[in-house]
Amino acid sequence: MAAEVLIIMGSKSDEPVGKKAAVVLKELGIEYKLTVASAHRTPKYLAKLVEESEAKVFITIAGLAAALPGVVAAHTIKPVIGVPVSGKVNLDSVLSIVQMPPGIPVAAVGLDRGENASLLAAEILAISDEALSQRIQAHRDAQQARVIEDASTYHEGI
Ligand code: RP5
Repeated sequence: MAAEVLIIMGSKSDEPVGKKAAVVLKELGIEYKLTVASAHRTPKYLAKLVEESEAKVFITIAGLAAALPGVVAAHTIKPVIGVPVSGKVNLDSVLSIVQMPPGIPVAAVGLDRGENASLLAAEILAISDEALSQRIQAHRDAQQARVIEDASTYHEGI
């Protein structure tokens, strides 16, 4: 089966965030591929990768002047989710991803939030996949149960 989600990291140094995204896709039973391609260092290679991909959603992970999500979005009309990677400044990558010009949207998640990128990709795919929708609900239910369990360990007055 072709990968439904293509995760592209701007550099191998983004791998810790890429792995967070991959773990969630795996948990939800979504086929994915994880790779590296840079908007600045490999522009032609990146364009070919995106144009030839059969993925339905792209997750793009980049730091610094994070052009990757925007450039991927310029080469496809499929949904593109951008994950800003933290560094010395932090707002650089956030603003690079959030401040796309009109006409070319990128959905931004929080700094280093690879998991949320995958959950959002899953929610997009679940629009036409009832079984996946149920797996996402189960993921939410488990999360809720963990917080309620945490709450039960606290007592009034602490
Ligand atoms: C960005 O520059 C990458 O996404 C990475 O977050 C950052 C630094 O890249 P390296 O110099 O570590 O390869 O393009």
